[in-house]
Amino acid sequence: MSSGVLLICGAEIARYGFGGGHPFGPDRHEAFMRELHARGLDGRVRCGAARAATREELESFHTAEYIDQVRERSAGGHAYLDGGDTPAWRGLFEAASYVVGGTLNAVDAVMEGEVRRAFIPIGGLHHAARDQAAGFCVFNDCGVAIEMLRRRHGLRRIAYVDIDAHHGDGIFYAFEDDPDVLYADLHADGRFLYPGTGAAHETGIGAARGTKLNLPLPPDADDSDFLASWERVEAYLRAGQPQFILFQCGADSVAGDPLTSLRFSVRAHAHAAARLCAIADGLGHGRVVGMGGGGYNRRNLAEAWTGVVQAFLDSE
Ligand code: TV7
Ligand code: ZN
Repeated sequence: MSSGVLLICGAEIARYGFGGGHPFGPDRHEAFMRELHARGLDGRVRCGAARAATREELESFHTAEYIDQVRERSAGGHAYLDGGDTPAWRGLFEAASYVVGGTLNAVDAVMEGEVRRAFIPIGGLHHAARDQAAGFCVFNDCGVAIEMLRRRHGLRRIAYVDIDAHHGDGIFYAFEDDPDVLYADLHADGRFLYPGTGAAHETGIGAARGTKLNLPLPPDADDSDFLASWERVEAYLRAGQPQFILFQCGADSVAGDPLTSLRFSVRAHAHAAARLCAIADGLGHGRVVGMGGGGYNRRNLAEAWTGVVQAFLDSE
C-alpha cells in the first residue's frame, strides 16, 4: 500500500476568499502554511498545486444555470451571490473552480494509490447548494468530490464527516435521499447558529430515511461533549463501511472563534483525523481526504489543521 500525505496548496487556492474585513479573508492559507513550516511539517508532506475544475466536473454537482450565474456575477463584480455572506468579485469564478479542482486532485491522488491521505486547507465549502451560493461557499468541492468518486472512480459508499461548527447543509440536502452517502455531522445546534439546520431528527428521507447522523451540540460544547458525540460517529462509520472518507475539519469549532461559541480544543481535530485514518485502514483501503472548511481565528485554524496533517503523517 502507498504511503505519504499529499498537501494541496499554493496561490491558486489561497486566492479564494473575500476582502474588506470579511471573516473568510484570503490570508487563511498563509496562516496555515506558516504554522506547517514552523512545525517542520512542510518538508514531510508532498505538495501539489490545484487545477481548475472543468465545466463538466462542476456540472456533476451544480446546475448549468447556477454555474453561468456565478461566472456572470464574478465578471460584473459588486453583487452578492447570496443574501450578504458571499460577495462576488472579479476572479471569484476562477478561484472557486480551483478549490474544486484542488479537492479533486486530492481525491484522484488517493484513488490512484499515490497517497493514502491528502489535505486541502482551502476547501470544504459545505454550504453551497446545487443551484445556490451560501455562507462564503460558491462551489461545493465536497459535493463535486462525492459525485466524481462515483462517476469517475466507480465507488458506491462514500462517507462525509463534518466537525465544522456550522451544519453542512449543502451536502446534507443534496444527498438527503441517498443511502450510499454516509453523513455524520457535529455542529452547534441550529437554534443558535447559522444555517439553522441539522437537527438530530433529520436522518434522511425516502430510501435514505434513518441513515444520516446529525449531532447538534449545545452552543458552548467542549471536548468532553465532542468526545461523547464522536463515539457515535465511529460506530456509525464502522457499521456503514464506506469505501472513502471525506473529512471537513472546520476550525471554527475551536474555542475562541469569532463566529461561533463552540469550545473544542485543537486536540478534537487531531483526534478525529487519527481515528478516521484508523477506521479507513481497518476497512482495508486507508482513503481519507481532509478539507479545511471554516475557522476564522487564524491561530486556531493554523493549529487545528497542522494537527490534522500531523495525525495523517503519524498514521503512516
Ligand atoms: C464554512 N456569520 C461558513 C460559515 C458561514 C457563516 C455568518 C457572518 C459574517 C458575514 C460577513 C461579515 C460576518 C462577522 C458571520 C444571517 C446572516 C447574517 C451578512 C453580513 N462578517 C463555514 C454565515 C453566517 C460578510 N451568515 O461553515 C461580509 O461575521 O449568519 C449568517 C446570515 C445574513 C447575512 N449577514 C450576516 O464556516 C466555510 N456571516 C463581514 C463582511
Ligand atoms: Zn463554519
